[in-house]
Amino acid sequence: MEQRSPSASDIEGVPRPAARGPAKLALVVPTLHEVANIERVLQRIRSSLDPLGIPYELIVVDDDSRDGIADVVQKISDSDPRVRLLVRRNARGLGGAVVHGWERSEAKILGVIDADLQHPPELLPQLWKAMESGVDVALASRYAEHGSLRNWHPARYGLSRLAIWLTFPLQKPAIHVQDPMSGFFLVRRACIRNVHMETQGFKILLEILVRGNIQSVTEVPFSFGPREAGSSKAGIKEGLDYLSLLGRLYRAIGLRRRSTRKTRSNTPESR
Ligand SMILES: Nc1nc2c(ncn2[C@@H]2O[C@H](COP(=O)(O)OP(=O)(O)O)[C@@H](O)[C@H]2O)c(=O)[nH]1
Ligand SMILES: [Mg+2]
Repeated sequence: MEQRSPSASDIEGVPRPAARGPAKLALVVPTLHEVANIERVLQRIRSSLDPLGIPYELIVVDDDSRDGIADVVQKISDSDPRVRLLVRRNARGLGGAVVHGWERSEAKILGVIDADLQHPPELLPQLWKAMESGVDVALASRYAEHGSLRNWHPARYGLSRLAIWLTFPLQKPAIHVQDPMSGFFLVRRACIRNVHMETQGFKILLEILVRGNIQSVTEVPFSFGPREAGSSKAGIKEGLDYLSLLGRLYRAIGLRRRSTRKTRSNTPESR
Protein backbone atom coordinates (compact mmCIF):
# COMPACT_ATOMS: atom_id res chain seq x y z
CA MET A 1 0.00 0.00 0.00
CA GLU A 2 1.34 3.42 -0.87
CA GLN A 3 1.93 5.66 2.09
CA ARG A 4 -0.07 8.87 2.16
CA SER A 5 1.74 11.94 3.46
CA PRO A 6 0.39 13.08 6.79
CA SER A 7 -0.65 16.73 6.98
CA ALA A 8 2.06 19.31 7.64
CA SER A 9 0.70 20.11 11.06
CA ASP A 10 0.99 16.47 12.04
CA ILE A 11 4.57 16.16 10.80
CA GLU A 12 5.64 19.31 12.55
CA GLY A 13 3.61 18.36 15.55
CA VAL A 14 1.67 21.58 15.96
CA PRO A 15 -1.07 20.83 18.49
CA ARG A 16 -4.53 20.64 16.98
CA PRO A 17 -6.70 23.79 17.22
CA ALA A 18 -7.87 24.55 20.73
CA ALA A 19 -11.51 24.33 19.61
CA ARG A 20 -11.73 20.81 21.05
CA GLY A 21 -10.31 22.03 24.33
CA PRO A 22 -7.27 20.59 26.04
CA ALA A 23 -7.15 16.80 26.18
CA LYS A 24 -6.97 15.29 29.61
CA LEU A 25 -5.12 12.09 28.74
CA ALA A 26 -2.58 11.87 25.94
CA LEU A 27 -1.73 8.25 25.26
CA VAL A 28 1.20 7.70 22.90
CA VAL A 29 1.32 4.54 20.79
CA PRO A 30 4.91 4.34 19.44
CA THR A 31 5.19 2.38 16.21
CA LEU A 32 7.89 0.93 14.05
CA HIS A 33 6.51 -1.50 11.44
CA GLU A 34 3.24 -2.16 13.23
CA VAL A 35 0.75 -1.83 10.38
CA ALA A 36 -0.57 -5.33 11.11
CA ASN A 37 -1.51 -4.38 14.69
CA ILE A 38 -2.48 -0.73 14.62
CA GLU A 39 -6.15 -0.95 13.73
CA ARG A 40 -6.87 -3.54 16.41
CA VAL A 41 -4.90 -1.80 19.14
CA LEU A 42 -6.54 1.58 18.47
CA GLN A 43 -9.97 -0.05 18.46
CA ARG A 44 -9.34 -1.82 21.77
CA ILE A 45 -7.93 1.34 23.37
CA ARG A 46 -10.98 3.37 22.31
CA SER A 47 -13.36 0.68 23.56
CA SER A 48 -11.55 0.70 26.90
CA LEU A 49 -11.43 4.47 27.32
CA ASP A 50 -14.83 5.49 25.92
CA PRO A 51 -16.87 4.15 28.88
CA LEU A 52 -14.80 6.36 31.21
CA GLY A 53 -16.24 9.46 29.55
CA ILE A 54 -12.92 11.30 29.81
CA PRO A 55 -11.31 13.60 27.26
CA TYR A 56 -8.38 11.84 25.65
CA GLU A 57 -6.23 11.71 22.56
CA LEU A 58 -4.34 8.78 21.09
CA ILE A 59 -1.10 9.84 19.47
CA VAL A 60 0.51 7.34 17.13
CA VAL A 61 4.17 8.30 16.78
CA ASP A 62 5.59 6.42 13.83
CA ASP A 63 9.25 6.53 12.84
CA ASP A 64 8.59 6.64 9.13
CA SER A 65 7.85 2.92 8.83
CA ARG A 66 6.52 3.27 5.26
CA ASP A 67 4.50 0.11 5.71
CA GLY A 68 1.14 1.77 5.04
CA ILE A 69 0.50 2.60 8.70
CA ALA A 70 0.18 6.33 7.94
CA ASP A 71 -2.75 5.63 5.62
CA VAL A 72 -4.48 3.39 8.13
CA VAL A 73 -4.11 5.83 11.03
CA GLN A 74 -5.02 8.86 8.92
CA LYS A 75 -8.25 7.14 7.88
CA ILE A 76 -9.18 6.43 11.49
CA SER A 77 -8.22 9.98 12.44
CA ASP A 78 -10.51 11.40 9.73
CA SER A 79 -13.50 9.84 11.47
CA ASP A 80 -12.23 10.23 15.05
CA PRO A 81 -10.09 13.36 15.57
CA ARG A 82 -9.01 12.09 18.99
CA VAL A 83 -6.66 9.82 17.05
CA ARG A 84 -3.60 11.70 15.83
CA LEU A 85 -0.70 10.67 13.66
CA LEU A 86 2.81 12.04 14.02
CA VAL A 87 5.49 10.80 11.65
CA ARG A 88 9.12 11.38 12.61
CA ARG A 89 11.52 11.47 9.72
CA ASN A 90 15.18 10.54 10.20
CA ALA A 91 14.69 9.65 13.85
CA ARG A 92 14.69 6.36 15.73
CA GLY A 93 14.22 5.34 19.32
CA LEU A 94 11.26 4.38 21.44
CA GLY A 95 11.96 6.85 24.26
CA GLY A 96 12.34 9.75 21.84
CA ALA A 97 9.14 8.83 20.04
CA VAL A 98 7.20 8.87 23.29
CA VAL A 99 8.59 12.24 24.38
CA HIS A 100 7.91 13.60 20.88
CA GLY A 101 4.24 12.73 21.27
CA TRP A 102 3.92 14.05 24.81
CA GLU A 103 5.52 17.36 23.84
CA ARG A 104 2.90 17.86 21.15
CA SER A 105 -0.06 17.60 23.48
CA GLU A 106 -1.40 19.82 26.22
CA ALA A 107 -2.86 16.97 28.28
CA LYS A 108 -2.05 16.88 31.97
CA ILE A 109 -1.94 13.08 32.17
CA LEU A 110 0.49 11.37 29.81
CA GLY A 111 0.78 7.72 28.95
CA VAL A 112 2.26 5.11 26.67
CA ILE A 113 1.20 1.68 25.44
CA ASP A 114 2.86 -0.66 22.93
CA ALA A 115 1.17 -1.16 19.58
CA ASP A 116 1.64 -4.94 19.42
CA LEU A 117 -1.06 -5.81 21.98
CA GLN A 118 1.40 -7.24 24.48
CA HIS A 119 -0.12 -4.57 26.74
CA PRO A 120 -3.84 -5.22 27.16
CA PRO A 121 -5.67 -1.91 26.61
CA GLU A 122 -8.44 -3.23 28.87
CA LEU A 123 -6.18 -2.34 31.81
CA LEU A 124 -6.46 1.38 31.04
CA PRO A 125 -9.56 2.00 33.21
CA GLN A 126 -7.73 0.59 36.25
CA LEU A 127 -4.67 2.72 35.52
CA TRP A 128 -6.88 5.76 35.03
CA LYS A 129 -8.70 5.15 38.33
CA ALA A 130 -5.35 5.02 40.10
CA MET A 131 -4.46 8.42 38.59
CA GLU A 132 -7.84 9.78 39.67
CA SER A 133 -7.11 8.63 43.21
CA GLY A 134 -4.12 11.01 43.12
CA VAL A 135 -1.00 8.95 42.45
CA ASP A 136 1.74 10.41 40.25
CA VAL A 137 2.40 7.23 38.23
CA ALA A 138 0.18 4.24 37.50
CA LEU A 139 2.00 1.40 35.80
CA ALA A 140 1.04 -1.94 34.36
CA SER A 141 3.33 -4.40 36.10
CA ARG A 142 4.59 -7.77 34.92
CA TYR A 143 6.24 -8.42 38.27
CA ALA A 144 3.71 -7.22 40.83
CA GLU A 145 1.87 -10.02 42.61
CA HIS A 146 -0.40 -11.79 40.07
CA GLY A 147 1.39 -10.17 37.10
CA SER A 148 3.14 -12.50 34.67
CA LEU A 149 5.20 -12.99 31.55
CA ARG A 150 3.45 -15.62 29.50
CA ASN A 151 5.61 -17.83 27.28
CA TRP A 152 8.93 -16.13 27.99
CA HIS A 153 12.05 -18.22 27.47
CA PRO A 154 13.75 -18.80 30.87
CA ALA A 155 16.92 -17.05 29.62
CA ARG A 156 15.00 -13.92 28.61
CA TYR A 157 13.10 -14.01 31.89
CA GLY A 158 16.38 -14.31 33.83
CA LEU A 159 17.93 -11.38 31.95
CA SER A 160 14.84 -9.27 32.57
CA ARG A 161 14.99 -10.06 36.33
CA LEU A 162 18.67 -9.18 36.39
CA ALA A 163 18.04 -5.90 34.56
CA ILE A 164 15.39 -5.02 37.14
CA TRP A 165 17.55 -6.04 40.08
CA LEU A 166 20.19 -3.58 38.83
CA THR A 167 17.67 -0.76 39.21
CA PHE A 168 16.97 -1.40 42.90
CA PRO A 169 19.78 0.77 44.30
CA LEU A 170 18.65 3.57 41.97
CA GLN A 171 15.03 3.59 43.01
CA LYS A 172 13.79 5.94 45.70
CA PRO A 173 12.83 3.77 48.71
CA ALA A 174 9.47 5.53 49.13
CA ILE A 175 8.34 4.63 45.62
CA HIS A 176 10.12 1.36 45.06
CA VAL A 177 8.39 -0.63 42.30
CA GLN A 178 8.64 -4.22 41.04
CA ASP A 179 8.56 -3.35 37.34
CA PRO A 180 10.44 -0.08 36.71
CA MET A 181 10.93 -1.08 33.06
CA SER A 182 7.29 -1.41 32.10
CA GLY A 183 6.40 0.24 28.80
CA PHE A 184 2.76 0.68 29.78
CA PHE A 185 2.05 3.47 32.25
CA LEU A 186 0.44 6.85 32.96
CA VAL A 187 2.20 9.81 34.59
CA ARG A 188 1.31 13.36 35.62
CA ARG A 189 2.95 15.88 33.30
CA ALA A 190 3.66 18.15 36.27
CA CYS A 191 5.95 15.48 37.75
CA ILE A 192 8.26 15.31 34.75
CA ARG A 193 8.45 18.94 33.77
CA ASN A 194 12.10 19.87 33.15
CA VAL A 195 13.25 16.26 33.46
CA HIS A 196 15.82 15.39 30.83
CA MET A 197 15.14 12.03 29.19
CA GLU A 198 17.37 9.97 26.94
CA THR A 199 15.79 9.56 23.54
CA GLN A 200 17.41 6.32 22.40
CA GLY A 201 16.42 3.82 25.01
CA PHE A 202 13.40 1.62 25.64
CA LYS A 203 13.28 2.37 29.38
CA ILE A 204 11.65 5.72 29.80
CA LEU A 205 9.76 4.75 32.97
CA LEU A 206 12.98 4.06 34.87
CA GLU A 207 14.22 7.56 34.03
CA ILE A 208 10.94 9.04 35.17
CA LEU A 209 11.08 7.17 38.49
CA VAL A 210 14.68 8.16 39.12
CA ARG A 211 14.76 11.70 37.75
CA GLY A 212 11.14 12.83 38.05
CA ASN A 213 9.38 14.40 40.98
CA ILE A 214 7.35 11.28 41.74
CA GLN A 215 5.85 10.89 45.22
CA SER A 216 3.47 7.97 44.73
CA VAL A 217 3.08 5.00 42.39
CA THR A 218 0.47 2.29 41.87
CA GLU A 219 1.35 -1.00 40.16
CA VAL A 220 -1.48 -2.82 38.45
CA PRO A 221 -0.54 -6.45 37.70
CA PHE A 222 -1.07 -7.80 34.22
CA SER A 223 -0.07 -10.70 32.06
CA PHE A 224 2.43 -9.75 29.33
CA GLY A 225 1.28 -11.85 26.39
CA PRO A 226 2.90 -12.67 23.07
CA ARG A 227 2.92 -10.19 20.19
CA GLU A 228 -0.15 -10.29 17.95
CA ALA A 229 1.83 -9.77 14.71
CA GLY A 230 5.22 -8.53 13.50
CA SER A 231 8.50 -8.86 15.36
CA SER A 232 10.24 -7.28 18.33
CA LYS A 233 12.60 -4.35 17.79
CA ALA A 234 14.41 -4.97 21.08
CA GLY A 235 17.90 -6.29 20.42
CA ILE A 236 21.53 -6.02 21.43
CA LYS A 237 21.62 -2.28 20.74
CA GLU A 238 18.70 -1.69 23.11
CA GLY A 239 20.47 -3.85 25.73
CA LEU A 240 23.63 -1.75 25.41
CA ASP A 241 21.59 1.47 25.51
CA TYR A 242 20.05 0.20 28.73
CA LEU A 243 23.44 -0.47 30.34
CA SER A 244 24.62 2.98 29.32
CA LEU A 245 21.45 4.53 30.78
CA LEU A 246 22.05 2.63 34.04
CA GLY A 247 25.60 3.98 34.14
CA ARG A 248 24.40 7.55 33.71
CA LEU A 249 21.66 7.16 36.31
CA TYR A 250 24.09 5.62 38.84
CA ARG A 251 26.45 8.56 38.27
CA ALA A 252 23.65 11.10 38.61
CA ILE A 253 22.35 9.48 41.79
CA GLY A 254 25.86 9.24 43.24
CA LEU A 255 26.41 12.95 42.61
CA ARG A 256 23.00 13.82 44.08
CA ARG A 257 23.66 11.80 47.25
CA ARG A 258 27.15 13.28 47.64
CA SER A 259 25.84 16.84 47.32
CA THR A 260 23.02 16.11 49.82
CA ARG A 261 25.57 14.76 52.33
CA LYS A 262 27.75 17.84 51.77
CA THR A 263 24.82 20.21 52.31
CA ARG A 264 23.88 18.38 55.50
CA SER A 265 27.40 18.50 56.88
CA ASN A 266 27.53 22.25 56.14
CA THR A 267 24.35 23.09 58.07
CA PRO A 268 25.10 24.78 61.44
CA GLU A 269 23.36 22.08 63.55
CA SER A 270 25.47 19.33 62.03
CA ARG A 271 28.71 21.14 62.70
N1 LIG B 1 8.34 5.16 17.02
C1 LIG B 1 9.09 4.10 17.39
N2 LIG B 1 8.51 3.04 17.97
C2 LIG B 1 9.30 1.99 18.33
C3 LIG B 1 10.70 1.97 18.11
N3 LIG B 1 11.19 0.79 18.57
C4 LIG B 1 10.12 0.09 19.03
N4 LIG B 1 8.97 0.81 18.89
C5 LIG B 1 7.61 0.46 19.28
O1 LIG B 1 7.64 0.26 20.69
C6 LIG B 1 6.79 -0.79 21.07
C7 LIG B 1 7.60 -1.87 21.80
O2 LIG B 1 8.54 -2.44 20.90
P1 LIG B 1 8.77 -4.01 20.78
O3 LIG B 1 9.62 -4.23 19.58
O4 LIG B 1 7.46 -4.71 20.81
O5 LIG B 1 9.61 -4.33 22.09
P2 LIG B 1 9.47 -5.61 23.04
O6 LIG B 1 8.03 -5.71 23.45
O7 LIG B 1 10.39 -5.29 24.19
O8 LIG B 1 9.91 -6.78 22.23
C8 LIG B 1 6.13 -1.28 19.80
O9 LIG B 1 4.89 -0.63 19.65
C9 LIG B 1 7.12 -0.85 18.72
O10 LIG B 1 6.54 -0.68 17.45
C10 LIG B 1 11.30 3.13 17.50
O11 LIG B 1 12.51 3.22 17.28
N5 LIG B 1 10.46 4.15 17.16
MG1 LIG C 1 6.50 -5.95 22.08
